[in-house]
Amino acid sequence: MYKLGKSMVAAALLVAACQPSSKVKQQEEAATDSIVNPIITCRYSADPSARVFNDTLYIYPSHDRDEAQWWDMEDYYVYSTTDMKTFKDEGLVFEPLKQTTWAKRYCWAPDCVEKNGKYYLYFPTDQDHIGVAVGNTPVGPFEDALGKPLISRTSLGVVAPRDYIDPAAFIDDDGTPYLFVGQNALNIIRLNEDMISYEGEPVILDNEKQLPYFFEAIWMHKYKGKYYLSYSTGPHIEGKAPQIGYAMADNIMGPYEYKGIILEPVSSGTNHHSIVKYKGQWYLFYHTSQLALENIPADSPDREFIQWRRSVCAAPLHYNEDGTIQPVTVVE
Ligand code: FUB
Repeated sequence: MYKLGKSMVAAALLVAACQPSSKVKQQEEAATDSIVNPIITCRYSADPSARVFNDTLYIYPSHDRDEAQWWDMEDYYVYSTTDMKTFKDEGLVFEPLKQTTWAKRYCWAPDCVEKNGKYYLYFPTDQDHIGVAVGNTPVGPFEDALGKPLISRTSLGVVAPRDYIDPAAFIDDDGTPYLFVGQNALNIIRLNEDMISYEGEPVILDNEKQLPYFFEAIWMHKYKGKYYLSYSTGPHIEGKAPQIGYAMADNIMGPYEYKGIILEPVSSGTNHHSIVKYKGQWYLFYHTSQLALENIPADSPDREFIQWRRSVCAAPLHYNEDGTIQPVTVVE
């Protein structure tokens, strides 16, 4: 019988350890096979922030109304899944225009994180304010935590050359919570432990050097100890419609190094995503207007509104050995 030397055994074990086990492989294949896009079809939805709480994946999107003629969203619905195949409509969870005294219009891309058993829903309104609502479960009911915005365009140290929107929350491994916010200028806010107040003034990253082409839809995630900021590039690169680009860093405050494009322009005009690991597989969540293009006849006057009739989609996401992200190709 052929005998392996000690070093060969060690090498063989190392190789085996680096290969995905057949179980992981099967899970990955199952995950890829099971996704049928768009994943939310009961109403139009966009700007998906996906989060995993207690083995269930929740999606916190904007709600594109059937009659919308602009980004004039009013409320938030939540969806959940445990298999990436069936997505449950968890219903209406928060209506800023009715449940706060200060929000007047435009409830755009939200995000939700958990801390000490409470769930914090961060939401932008009026193109000016970021509010925070709190609930005891991932699906609310949520209530305005402060009776005023958490932070606004006019708050001390805020830099807002355009809309003050798209909050994305992140809790680092040591428990420190942050909020990333902004359009054209990224504001990083260090939240206090209570999640409804913050320390000092926002830190502003230098877009040109660290986040080239940054427009909106910021998302922070961590992979193998590195920090990843991904974002919509806006119509900045060679006149192209918005793409999802990203940059990596060793520290949360940077410096970040731009690494390239994850997602090319989609049919909705805007591009907005989130990145999350669920049951061992990484996913990109994004939106397109593909469903609206199928639903609305080509000769209908409503065709001009398809950028406000978006639908949430998902795709598996893969990394290269060096931690860079493989571009995701979507078929629309
Ligand atoms: O959905 C309204 C706005 O469109 C979001 O806040 C942006 O990121 C863009 O997707």
